[in-house]
Amino acid sequence: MAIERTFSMVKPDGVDRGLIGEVLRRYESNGLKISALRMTRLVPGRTQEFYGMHRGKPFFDELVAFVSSGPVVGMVVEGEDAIRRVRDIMGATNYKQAIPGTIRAEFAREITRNIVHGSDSPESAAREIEFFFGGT
Ligand SMILES: Nc1nc2c(ncn2[C@@H]2O[C@H](COP(=O)(O)OP(=O)(O)O)[C@@H](O)[C@H]2O)c(=O)[nH]1
Ligand SMILES: [Mg+2]
Repeated sequence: MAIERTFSMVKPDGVDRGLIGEVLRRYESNGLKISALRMTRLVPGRTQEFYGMHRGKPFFDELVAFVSSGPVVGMVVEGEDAIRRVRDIMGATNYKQAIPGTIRAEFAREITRNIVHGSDSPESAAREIEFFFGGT
């Protein structure tokens, strides 16, 4: 299995609820490496660009308003099969369907406010890392 880099982000609900360290610990304790880390706030236009693949979906406006509502912590996570492993640690998009013990199963209470983001493919990982860390 190849060493991969993926992008993950603690969303504003995760920051607000004091779960930054919890998310980092879960990645690190699974043997993944955090190789970049940055807290920032995304203005709505930047959030729309980040979630561009979801434009036009019924939840898009709510998602953009939520992710723009406060600081986020973006990170690059590295390791073998990192893209899939980060998503396994996060749990399913709908927290009600997430496997017990995953971040979303334990902490999410609504579909939109589900604590973390993780890239879903090598292409989105590359795009999202550049979006968040390009030029820094
Ligand atoms: N309210 C609502 N929010 C959704 C729904 N699907 C996705 N979202 C939100 O939009 C984000 C991006 O969706 P998606 O890429 O499909 O899920 P992810 O890759 O697991 O984060 C999710 O993490 C949720 O915050 C939905 O059906 N309803
Ligand atoms: Mg996604």
